[in-house]
Amino acid sequence: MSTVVLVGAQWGDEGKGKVTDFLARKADMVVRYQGGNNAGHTVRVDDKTYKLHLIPSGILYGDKQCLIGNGVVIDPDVLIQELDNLEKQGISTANLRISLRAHVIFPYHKSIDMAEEESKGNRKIGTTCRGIGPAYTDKASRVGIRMVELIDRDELAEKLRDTLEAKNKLLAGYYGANDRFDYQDIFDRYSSYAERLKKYVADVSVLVNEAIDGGARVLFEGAQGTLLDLDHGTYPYVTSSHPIAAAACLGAGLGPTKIRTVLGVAKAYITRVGEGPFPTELHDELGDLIRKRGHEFGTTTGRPRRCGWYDAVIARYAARINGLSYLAITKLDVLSGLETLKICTGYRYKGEIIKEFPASLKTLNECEPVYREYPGWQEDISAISDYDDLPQNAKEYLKHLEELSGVPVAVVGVGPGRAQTLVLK
Ligand code: 2SA
Ligand code: GDP
Ligand code: MG
Repeated sequence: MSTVVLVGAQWGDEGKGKVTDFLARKADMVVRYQGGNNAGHTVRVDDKTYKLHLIPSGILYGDKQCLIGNGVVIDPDVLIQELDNLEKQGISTANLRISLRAHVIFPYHKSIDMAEEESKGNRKIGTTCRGIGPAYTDKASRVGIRMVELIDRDELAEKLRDTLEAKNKLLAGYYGANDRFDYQDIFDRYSSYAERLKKYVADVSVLVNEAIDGGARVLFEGAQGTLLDLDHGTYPYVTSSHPIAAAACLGAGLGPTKIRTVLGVAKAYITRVGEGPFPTELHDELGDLIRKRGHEFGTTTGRPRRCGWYDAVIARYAARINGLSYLAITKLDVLSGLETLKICTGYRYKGEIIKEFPASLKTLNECEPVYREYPGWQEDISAISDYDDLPQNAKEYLKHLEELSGVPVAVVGVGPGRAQTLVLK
């Protein structure tokens, strides 16, 4: 059985798209299982850069089965744009399948997302305003509309009529919105989306399980990161899905006995986009330098990402929550040229060292990171293709990072390209 779940071990944007693309060459099937088009996965192939939001990064190979599981929320407008873009670039989307059970994002979800953020003022979450939270809220409230209903005109008509009335009341009454959503307009638009998408809709759980039972190599591609998980992240500064390994089972419809390996992806430093606590954040010129060198801007929204030192407390937490088998460390090249590097080994809270990542944001906000320092390296490492050729200080840095994280490092990224990937294990 060869099944790998790939998850973000930090706050997202660890380079999951690139690592998925790299591993997908040896996979038969790639599956997205949570999140929506809040995700932005960048993949560089030769001189072309692809930004994927909903479609699994394996699509670029053309011969991989690519599945979008029930745990994903789908904005059909964005999905169709993504399909069109790929097809325009000569990439076949014939192998894409979308779960019948995946929930659909409607325009009112986006309006509620924006209105909710506005109403929070300086307590806003810093969402991507793509309607993700409100779509998952509707799913949990049992008023969501799934792909299986989208492609059935009668079902769509009935469900949309009920829901839209309630949403217009909510937007006008609670949020004071002036505009109403027109039923016929949305019904017509979504009916045409359904026509375009229905050939892709399938029972994804059946496809995944049949593939695994038949010996196929299946890669599950997580979106966002562990610290953005609804249960295990820095709540409420989290997303509304579960970007952790356990969610692969729930979001694609398979049992935990079918997962073999869990690969956590982490940067050699750490970033966060959106609001919320961030113990090792660099508020100085060094943070700006890393942002500039690492091109740390949101793939979906273009927002600047906050940058900081590698946090081994978070790495150990991610190892526990996800049961990580290995780590893939990306963007090591971005740290080249720095005199001294730091890794956070623990947090000091009220004079004591705490080892476990705290649940309370009040506590987390008062935590002071404890650092160990390491000498940097000056060489450009982006053309290195063998781990042994890395500068000694880079190897030392990785060795300490591995020890402090408690997880073996299997892959190291030294650039955004496919070839800029070192395989250690
Ligand atoms: P949401 O929109 O409800 O999921 O936002 C809730 C929080 O989750 C964060 N979030 C993300 N963090 C990192 N990367 C994400 N994807 C894009 C990217 C983000 C972008 O690849 O760069 O372009 O801005 C992502 N998606 C959601 C979000 O910032 C909130 O903190
Ligand atoms: P994801 O959401 O985890 O897929 O990550 P994003 O695509 O949002 O952001 C990661 C960015 O880093 C992308 O622009 C990638 O092309 C880039 N990237 C990935 N790995 C590396 C690496 O090892 N070095 C460098 N310099 N860039 C990388
Ligand atoms: Mg991203």
